[in-house]
Amino acid sequence: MTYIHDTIVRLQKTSPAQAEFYQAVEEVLDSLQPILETSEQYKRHAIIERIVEPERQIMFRVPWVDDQGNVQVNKGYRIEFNSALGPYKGGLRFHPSVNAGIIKFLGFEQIFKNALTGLPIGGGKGGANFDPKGKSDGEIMRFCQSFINELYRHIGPTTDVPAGDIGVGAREIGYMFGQYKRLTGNYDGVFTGKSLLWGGSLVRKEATGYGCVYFAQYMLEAKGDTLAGKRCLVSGAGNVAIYTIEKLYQLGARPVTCSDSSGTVYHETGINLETLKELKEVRKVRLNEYVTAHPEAKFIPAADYPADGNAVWRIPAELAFPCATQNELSEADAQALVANGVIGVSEGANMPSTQDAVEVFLDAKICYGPGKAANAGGVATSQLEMAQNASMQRWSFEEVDEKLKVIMKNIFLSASGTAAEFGEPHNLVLGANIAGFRRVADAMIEQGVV
Ligand code: NDP
Ligand code: 2IT
Repeated sequence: MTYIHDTIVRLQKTSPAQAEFYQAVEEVLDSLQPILETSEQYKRHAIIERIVEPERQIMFRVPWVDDQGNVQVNKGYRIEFNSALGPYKGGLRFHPSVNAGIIKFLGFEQIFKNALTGLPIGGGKGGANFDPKGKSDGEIMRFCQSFINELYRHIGPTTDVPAGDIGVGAREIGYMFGQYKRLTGNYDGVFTGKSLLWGGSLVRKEATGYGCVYFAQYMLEAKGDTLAGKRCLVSGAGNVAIYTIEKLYQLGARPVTCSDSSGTVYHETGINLETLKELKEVRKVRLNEYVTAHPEAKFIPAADYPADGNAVWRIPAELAFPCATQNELSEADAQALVANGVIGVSEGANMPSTQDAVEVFLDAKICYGPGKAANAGGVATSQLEMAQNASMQRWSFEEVDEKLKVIMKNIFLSASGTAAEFGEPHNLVLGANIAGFRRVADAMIEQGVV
């Protein structure tokens, strides 16, 4: 399709060296072919040209002093991508791999994900190339304060509302909120994922993982199947992976793996959730320590992974939940999963499957829930946190969880209904991209050329 090619060539010139961003754009544009070819108005209003260009990108220096008294400098980002549907909303990622292209791909995905939730939130993302691993609490605090010394002027409860992502959890949100409050004097809902002590919402911590499992449940239900008794592979060992595993147990499934950048744990009788939480939420140590507590489990070091992929996806199972990071599941991994009889994949992470891997899943016609649909429970519950903050209310765990379930169900129905409308009922990539896009594009048209 020439417009896809033309758009990517243009982006390569105007935004050079942003491979993950081109990948995300290409996937969305590919799905949009059926509507772009028939709709004159999207062309006339230059929706594609506008939607791939962020409304604003902020890049800034983040200087801080480490425990040895040395000055360190990181690079901070906030990309305010699209505000057609509401204030910019999306997480902050602190990881050494962060660069403008990674934040841009995440921000781009966020636009359509947030639109799919049906809630009034625009798309944004931010972060820094800061590595939280091995840093003391004091170093984390000083970094967060310096980060906010610049970012505070760009965010606000009705303009841009950050949350967590990789490397950013309740502790970091706490330090950032504290500094924001000190600089502005405002005690307002400018972040989500806050502590329950001071404005956080019940279920936000669990929401991405729980939502990703609810999404798998709805995909299976539509085929007359359930999660009960299913062997599941989960990658990652952070916020999303932990609460994916928790919900899988609650719904009668058996998660047998988890992983971090050091390697994969394979525990045939099922991952011990208590041990995992102790290692990752409390002690914040590497996953190889898991086998000390459970010698019957196997640890596969990352150095022993196959050259063309990730060991976690080579273990036979019926369901797979990629919950670590982008492009963690290769074409060869997807082929191995399908050959081993996988019936469903629900993505907790953002863009974890490469484009070729996605093709393998679609060709095999298994249940495949792309990240922007399957992991939208996190940001949706963030919006529920914003709603509680704005109305000075506090909802119970059950109330928020029920709303989360309804939102995930509606996302599934919207993606699958749209996929069916375009004659490819199993293709939730097509369904999710078109359903999300239409909401944003129609709002942009109604708001004029801005
Ligand atoms: P965490 O920081 O809590 O955990 C990330 C996990 O993924 C860790 O186990 C980490 O291992 C692993 N990981 C991260 N980067 C790499 C890498 N380059 N190679 C191998 N392993 C890696 O983050 P979250 O659980 O919050 O996020 C996981 C994914 O879910 C991300 O893609 C994020 O964008 C997405 N997501 C998160 C949401 C949220 O609400 N938190 C909402 C929607 C999506 P290690 O510690 O060794 O680096
Ligand atoms: O990728 C994501 O959707 C998130 N990291 C959560 C964003 C949010 O604002 O809760």
